[in-house]
Amino acid sequence: MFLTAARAESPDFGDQCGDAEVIAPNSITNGYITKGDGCNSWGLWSSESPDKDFFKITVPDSGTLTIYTTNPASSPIFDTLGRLYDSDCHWWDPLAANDDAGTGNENFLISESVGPGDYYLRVAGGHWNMEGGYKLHVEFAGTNAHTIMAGAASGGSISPSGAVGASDHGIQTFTITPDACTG
Ligand SMILES: [Ca+2]
Ligand SMILES: [Ca+2]
Repeated sequence: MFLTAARAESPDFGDQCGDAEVIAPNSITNGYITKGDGCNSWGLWSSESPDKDFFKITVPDSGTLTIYTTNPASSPIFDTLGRLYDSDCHWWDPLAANDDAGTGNENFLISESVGPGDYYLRVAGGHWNMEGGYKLHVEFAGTNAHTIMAGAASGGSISPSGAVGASDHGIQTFTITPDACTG
């Protein structure tokens, strides 16, 4: 009898910003970094995995974005590196980068104050010859403790309208403009 061991090599996610996997600001995602040959695309020795996984996170509001990995049971010692980018996703200009601040074995942890917009996260393995799974946690805590839904049914307009954030004991001003009299 011949048994083939199932290798949990998926899911692998896109290696570049343009191929980023869209994930929610509060989510948990399982990923997998594959082992490489230790060389990056310029043929230089690299201290991190050639395989990268990119994620795109759309933040709805101002607040704190906390991103970290933990070790799934299948990969108890996998070592991750994290980099957070703004919407430009220029690899040389991360907003934040971390190697080992998380819990467990050498997991990264990034906690960054952000405004609304698109952000990119790059996950890599912490050693060129390492392969394994990771569990990616994204947690977003908005600065605005309350959301006011504002709308004008008829006869005028209100500004701002829609979902408007407000802090605890904060003041939010609305401008109500009646329509011109047409009678
Ligand atoms: Ca990848
Ligand atoms: Ca690490």
